[in-house]
Amino acid sequence: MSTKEVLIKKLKDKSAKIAVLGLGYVGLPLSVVFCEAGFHVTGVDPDQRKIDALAEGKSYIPDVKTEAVEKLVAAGLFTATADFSILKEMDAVSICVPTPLRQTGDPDMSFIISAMEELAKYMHKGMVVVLESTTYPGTTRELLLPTLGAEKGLTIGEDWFLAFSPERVDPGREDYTTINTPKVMGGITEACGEVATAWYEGAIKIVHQVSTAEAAEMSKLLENTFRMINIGLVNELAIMCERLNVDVWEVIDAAASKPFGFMKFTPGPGLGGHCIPIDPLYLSWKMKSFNYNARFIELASEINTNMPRYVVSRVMEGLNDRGKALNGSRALVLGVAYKPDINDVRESPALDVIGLLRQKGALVEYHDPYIPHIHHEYDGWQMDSLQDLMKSVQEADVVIIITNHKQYDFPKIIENAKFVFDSRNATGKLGKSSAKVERL
Ligand code: SAJ
Repeated sequence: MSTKEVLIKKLKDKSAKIAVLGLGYVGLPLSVVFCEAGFHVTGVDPDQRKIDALAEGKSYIPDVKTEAVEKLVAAGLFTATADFSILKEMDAVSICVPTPLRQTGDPDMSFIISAMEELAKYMHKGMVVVLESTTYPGTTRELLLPTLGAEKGLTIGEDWFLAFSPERVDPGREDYTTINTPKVMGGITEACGEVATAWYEGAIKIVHQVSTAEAAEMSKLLENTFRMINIGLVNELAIMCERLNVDVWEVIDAAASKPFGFMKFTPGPGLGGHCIPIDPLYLSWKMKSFNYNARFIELASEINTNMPRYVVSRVMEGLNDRGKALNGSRALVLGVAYKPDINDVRESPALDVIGLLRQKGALVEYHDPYIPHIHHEYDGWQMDSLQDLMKSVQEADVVIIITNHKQYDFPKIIENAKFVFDSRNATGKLGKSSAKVERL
């Protein structure tokens, strides 16, 4: 039997030893899914605190129940370590490390590079490696292929196998999780795709195989660029509707009454999160090396990035209409998480809105039931969430709704506030009819 056939057999009978590099919101759920499919999994992460928690059978990822980790650790199916040398015993390795952007807007590949350089030390015949981290098209072939196979003189597609499979984890979502979200898989060679698909099909319900790693890398960027550009479109529509004195929320709801050929997106104070504002910039960055300017992405990103400034300009106008200057006014920001009912503040537009309000001399406070403390990475300021919401609502010159957490009682907030700027249409019809409320 060829190396490929031997490896496929081990993957199909679950005797293959699996490693997952990076035990965050992607890697830990993936580890559990592989374990529950019957594989023995070794989780590898340089963060000893994660390893210690997992060794005690504790989960630190909300989507992964501690009971699940406890059971798998007790059954000896899952072990975690910070020692990368364990990789020499592995047959299959998934790389699930972060791919953030630098402040310059360039991709930060440092996590992939350090994971890859560690793995390269332990590569051996009969291994399959799958990269899951969102990245620019070409990363798998241009970065991982030369680094992982070269040292040992291994031949790709014969001695070892390499593929890309974009993560599709949406933290907090319960209807679609790692096991039932279709997984795209693209190999460096046909044999690579075959081996990697055989592996993942043993654990994930649907694997959608494509012909190359680049097609898989590009499909992920299309998914999230699609969202970013459509959000940019409705954000610009909000600006146009305000000039036309038309209710953008009514317009979008009307368009959404069309049962085909339309997909509803809603305007907001900007784009937050670790995916949507970032992934498309990997594509536009890569295209620069082909002297191609990805205009749609650049324009949508410019519109989305400008939304915090637009929100603050609308607040200034609203205060002015009420005879007040923003400078010296008390501004209460409601909700700073990047989307409702979660505790993630990464890239949240709330941080930009607060920064701009402070620059213009407003006395800013915030309330968010999920986020007790915030700090601005570059400007250095930090704040604690208020405790007594209604008292602050009554004292504020303006209440600015940035994130519409379900638990907010918006009618009561309107009743107690002097002026509300609602960037999410959280106040709905009541807000539309109230002289106290202005909406995006
Ligand atoms: N946003 C808008 N208007 C919209 C939708 C979103 O302003 O119509 C804003 C949100 O407030 C947030 C940002 O965009 O600040 C991103 O929101 P999101 O709903 O896209 O949520 P994310 O960032 O958690 O995106 C993830 C993505 N999942 C993966 O990359 C695996 C995305 O592909 C999912 O479609 C999305 O979750 C989802 O559907 O919840």
